[in-house]
Amino acid sequence: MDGFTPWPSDLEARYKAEGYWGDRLLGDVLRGDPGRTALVAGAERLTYAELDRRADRTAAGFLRLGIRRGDRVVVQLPNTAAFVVTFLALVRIGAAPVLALPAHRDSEVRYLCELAEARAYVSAETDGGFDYRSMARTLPVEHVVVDGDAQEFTALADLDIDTGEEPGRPDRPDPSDVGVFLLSGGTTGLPKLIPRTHRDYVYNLQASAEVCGFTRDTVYLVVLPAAHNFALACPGILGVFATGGTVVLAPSGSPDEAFPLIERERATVCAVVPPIAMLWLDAATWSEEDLSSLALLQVGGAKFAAARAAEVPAVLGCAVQQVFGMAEGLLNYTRLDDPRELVERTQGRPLSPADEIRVVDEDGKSVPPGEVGELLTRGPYTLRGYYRAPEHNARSFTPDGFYRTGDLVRELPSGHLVVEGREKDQINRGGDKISAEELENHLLAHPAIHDAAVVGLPDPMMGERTCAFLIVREAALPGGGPALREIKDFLRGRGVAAYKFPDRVEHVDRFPRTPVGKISKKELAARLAAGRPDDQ
Ligand code: J2J
Repeated sequence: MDGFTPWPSDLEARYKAEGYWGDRLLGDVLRGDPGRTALVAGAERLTYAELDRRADRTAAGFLRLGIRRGDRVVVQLPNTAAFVVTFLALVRIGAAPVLALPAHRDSEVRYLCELAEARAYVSAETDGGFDYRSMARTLPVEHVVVDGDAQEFTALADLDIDTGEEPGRPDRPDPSDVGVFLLSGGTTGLPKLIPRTHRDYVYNLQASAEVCGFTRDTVYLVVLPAAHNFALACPGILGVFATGGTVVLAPSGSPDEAFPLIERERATVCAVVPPIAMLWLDAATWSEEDLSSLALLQVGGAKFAAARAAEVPAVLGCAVQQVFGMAEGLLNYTRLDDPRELVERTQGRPLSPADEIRVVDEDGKSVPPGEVGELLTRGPYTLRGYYRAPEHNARSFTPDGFYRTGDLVRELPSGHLVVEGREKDQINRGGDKISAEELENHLLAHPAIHDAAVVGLPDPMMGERTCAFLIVREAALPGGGPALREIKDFLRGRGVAAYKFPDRVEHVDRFPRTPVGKISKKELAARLAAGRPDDQ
């Protein structure tokens, strides 16, 4: 596939010889007994046999539409059976789903369709009050497939029918093919696509399922978006399918929705971001639901404070596991038998013996053991390049193929990593990643805004919130410059996902600069922390 950076042949040979990469494809992950429940979603309950059949029929439906091996299809579905069926159907015919988040709007989805040259777009009809069909009308794709009332588009249900005719044998994908595209959290003006091959992603989910102790008795509650790497494959939905357990989809992590499902389905595992974990810790003290089935709470996406991690066993009655992962690949897990100290105070250690880790200073030299530096990594499930992004790749990877994570870590003698901060220009808002540059570019399009700088504002619940420092054009000054509400309306009008909206706007006359003349975001953050945002 053009725009995809393969692993060099010596590493490919090694990963194969050492058994990390096999021949299994993402479409073959359903390994449960045919009669057992694979998926519970709303009122739907599907056995492994039923899910397998629906995925196959829908795969035939996509083939009838003309979707083929190597095609890209942007998929934007909430946590519904349709997501799972569509994902399996596409990977079975070797068409790669490009996984947009349900929160994405026109600016993000259009860009994904263009970048991936997607042949089709699959969405819900409406969700959370938003009509995806109206957005779909102007997307640059040949086919729009809608789960629900499709209006002028193709209904997903119409793909899932037995026409009695052979759709033609699909071109079987190769394990080295790109199986799925994940979205990067982003540090640049435009989001990046992460190509994950069948074999690297299958290894990712199987090795994760092993480390997390998943079995056929695992009942995994999905509260994060299914399209996110954590919920999809770490071990996630696919890791459960590969070990024969049951996946239960919840619409969100709100205790009102999640707790009754835990009780009813006797859920044993759930993956959450820190704000949800903290919400659960509070809600568990007054909720009446029986959460006793819960054995493991995986927490990741942003740093989980040691003190809160320590509360989980007593309050929620289950073990806690910290997960420091990234859609680009590398996953760190605290192990189920790690001493309490490590589970509470670290973000885990690499999943694979073949993960290579370097912690380096600004010159790219390894720091002394135990000191803070930027984490670089390569391995059998870490990308070697973003899709169609040669310039960005030249900066994001070392010449010997290590991915620069932009995360600042400390490595303990045990190999566990402690996340100490971040070097990349990104806001981590409760696990949602916001590229400062992307948001700044949107803000600069506002007629009254002369310059913009976006920084994270520490927040006890979300970890960080987003603050936009704005320099207003002189002509706009009599009106005082756009307030937060106007900025949000403006961004909504541009089709920007709501999680990227600033939580706060500060008008300033000029930005503090570093000695080399760059905007000093450190200084801006320090002024915010000191309560003097417009200090000169
Ligand atoms: C601090 N920062 C963390 C943690 C991720 C599992 C879990 C998370 C993700 C994910 C994922 C962190 N403490 N425990 O894909 O499979 C920050 C880092 C990292 C970035 C990646 C998974 N866990 N982070 O969050 O691609 O900055 O993946 O580089 O969304 O989140 O973001 P993302």
